[in-house]
Amino acid sequence: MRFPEVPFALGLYPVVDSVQWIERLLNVGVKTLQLRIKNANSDVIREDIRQAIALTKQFDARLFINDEWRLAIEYQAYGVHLGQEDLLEADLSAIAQAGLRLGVSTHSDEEIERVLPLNPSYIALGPVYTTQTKEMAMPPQGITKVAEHVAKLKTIPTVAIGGISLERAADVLQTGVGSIAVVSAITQATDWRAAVASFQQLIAEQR
Ligand code: TZP
Ligand code: MG
Repeated sequence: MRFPEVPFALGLYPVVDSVQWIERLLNVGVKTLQLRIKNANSDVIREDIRQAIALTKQFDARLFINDEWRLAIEYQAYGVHLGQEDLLEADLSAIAQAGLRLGVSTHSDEEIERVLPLNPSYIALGPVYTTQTKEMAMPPQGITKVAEHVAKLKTIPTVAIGGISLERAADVLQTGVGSIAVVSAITQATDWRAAVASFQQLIAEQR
């Protein structure tokens, strides 16, 4: 079982819950995105995933579908993002065989050890800070711990997530992480376009 590779630096990685957000962000040049829909009925989920994948292909961007790996395969998404529990029920070889990338969530050394044998396309490390967006079973790991993970994982692409604001982004990028995933820093921003531009600039300066 082998998942296709992704670039080490996936750049700014917004995680959003609607096709509208996908479209807005594609239009301002965002190239890595995740569609994470919670609490919608299955017809809505299917249609949103279908549309989001079609749109993202027009922009030559990378879309990861959270949880819904069957639909991601059916509509040929760029990749799938799965949490620890999702990994137990998903058909990983079907995902690999369909040529989709696999991103996985981890929250500790133990979880990283558990996913490494799967050879995922990237490993998400979180939460870096306290987040208001998702209820987390694990405490924030902090910058020092994230830097330690990144160093250990060497060339494996990494994504930092959880409580990353514009003010904190430079510190997070200092860890050497390949990408920063954000929800509220964009979707709750008073000026989301300005927020995206500032994140993009920080990331460009880091390279
Ligand atoms: N997984 C770990 S933290 C998180 C997810 C989906 C939420 C991140 O949201 P925010 O608003 O960027 O803290
Ligand atoms: Mg999940």
